[in-house]
Amino acid sequence: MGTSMKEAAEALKSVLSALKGRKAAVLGHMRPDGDCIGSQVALCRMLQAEGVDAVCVNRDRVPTNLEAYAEGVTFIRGADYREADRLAVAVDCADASRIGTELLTRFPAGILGNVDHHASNPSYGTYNAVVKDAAATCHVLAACAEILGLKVDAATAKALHLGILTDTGRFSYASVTPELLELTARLLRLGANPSEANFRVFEQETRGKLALTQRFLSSLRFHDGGRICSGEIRQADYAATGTTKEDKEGLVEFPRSVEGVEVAVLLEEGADGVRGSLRGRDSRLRLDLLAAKLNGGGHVLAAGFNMLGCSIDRDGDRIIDTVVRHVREHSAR
Ligand SMILES: [Mn+2]
Repeated sequence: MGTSMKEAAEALKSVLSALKGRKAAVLGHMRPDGDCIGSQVALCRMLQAEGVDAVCVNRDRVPTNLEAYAEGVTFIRGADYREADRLAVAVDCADASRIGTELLTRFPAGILGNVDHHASNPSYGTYNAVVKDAAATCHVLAACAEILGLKVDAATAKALHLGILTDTGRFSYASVTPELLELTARLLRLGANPSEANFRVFEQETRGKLALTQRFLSSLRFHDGGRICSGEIRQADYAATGTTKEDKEGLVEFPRSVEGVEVAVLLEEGADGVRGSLRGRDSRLRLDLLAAKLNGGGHVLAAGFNMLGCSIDRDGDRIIDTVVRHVREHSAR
């Protein structure tokens, strides 16, 4: 049973009460995306409006194209975080480990608040505002803010809109409902700006990203009669194109968009192993369960994994085999 928005609002209210007179650290996940940054900024601003001293803390830095959203909010890198008296509230983290194990050790009292929308979230907070069928963590926060009457000014509305925009594939996924569009309309009235967001987030690509995209596209391979399409990125691709890990954002949508492809796979080889992104269009294929077989997790249609100590040359075929077998098993059901 998932939690309703009303129950999530109650949990968020408890977080606010617990933070009265205390200081908060709003934590996001490693390699933050639009929903992570959007919900961190929005929650931080909501807490500040309630008189709580709040900052955002992340293991990794804010992606360049999202920096404009950090209005009035301080982001601290995990490695630079020295304080000991802030209470942790995690947003958009399917599991506490997504915060980063090193950063997590700075909060020995645990996670006070857990605001999220991932189906696999095990409710690791003292208070859990987790709505499993919500389109984005920003969706949860926007709905809770309305229920609780929290202040949403223009900058907060822009941050909330950012997370909904990016986590719904620009309002194109199955998670988009009339209610979500109505909620988004209210965010626009408060100051969210779709054309500005589209420009900031999607139309500021570097030439390096374009070159990385070319390399990724030429790596695409089809498996199992074309039902699965995989592509890869290696360290050398980043070096040759002057890009970084954050530039791989969105590339998995290319194989996903091909006719006949049911599951798209992006394999990324890093110094410590192979990370993978999985995207699908049929919820019966349960990519969250597939990712779990590969040391990962996530949503039914979008999941990821991280295989430490693996390499694409040595383990790539085995990973794809696992994907093929899983897809066969689940599509037969
Ligand atoms: Mn999200």
